[in-house]
Amino acid sequence: AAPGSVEPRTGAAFPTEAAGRRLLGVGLRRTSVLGLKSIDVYAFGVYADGDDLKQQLEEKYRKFSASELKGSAELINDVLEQDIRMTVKLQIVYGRLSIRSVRSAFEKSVGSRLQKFGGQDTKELLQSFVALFKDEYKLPKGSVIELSRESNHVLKISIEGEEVGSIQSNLLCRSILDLYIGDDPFDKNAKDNVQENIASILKS
Ligand code: DAO
Ligand code: DAO
Ligand code: DAO
Repeated sequence: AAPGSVEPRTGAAFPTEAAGRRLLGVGLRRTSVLGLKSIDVYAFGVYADGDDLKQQLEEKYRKFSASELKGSAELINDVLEQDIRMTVKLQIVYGRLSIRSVRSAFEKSVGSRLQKFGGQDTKELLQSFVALFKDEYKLPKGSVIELSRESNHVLKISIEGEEVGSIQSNLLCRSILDLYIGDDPFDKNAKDNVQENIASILKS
């Protein structure tokens, strides 16, 4: 595999390009059970469309140096907010993942962001979204889930290459991407790599 495309702790490999989007960073989503044992749940790769990045952000950040861009919280904020096509590709590494745990993890992680960006009245919306995660879905080790932001802030979710749902919501797109590149990301190192690569795309 090309350099930078393997998540080192799990060995999960990510292609450097997917559907025309470029790989910007890879990372690991872990969780702890009862505050004790730590579980590796999935490895992920963050992708973005390089042309969209340039089109939406190059002008605004023209005067910034690469190192200023690497440290800019405003840059990340713009990436989260603008109409930039992105994909987070998940590869499940935990072998006993139930849909019940996915629902409850989603409620916590995405729910906290919906509240952060959208306020209190997002609870019902979260419930209706989580209800779409049907018990028939199976997520054995090695399963691939794609969370994509398409043009116009449409969130599209695919499992094993099959689209299972899509919804137009800037808030939901932003809340999901925030888990990976926002203020309190699952994997800080992955976020830093994503930001560095965005900086070099904008400077290229
Ligand atoms: O089985 O008790 C357990 C631990 C399960 C941890 C579940 C974390 C789920 C993370 C979300 C995965 C989304 C694909
Ligand atoms: O890791 O906490 C997290 C959030 C991951 C978002 C996962 C969305 C999964 C949607 C598909 C579930 C199908 C059962
Ligand atoms: O962006 O205006 C907004 C609110 C959207 C919140 C997203 C929650 C998802 C709701 C999905 C319902 C599907 C039936």
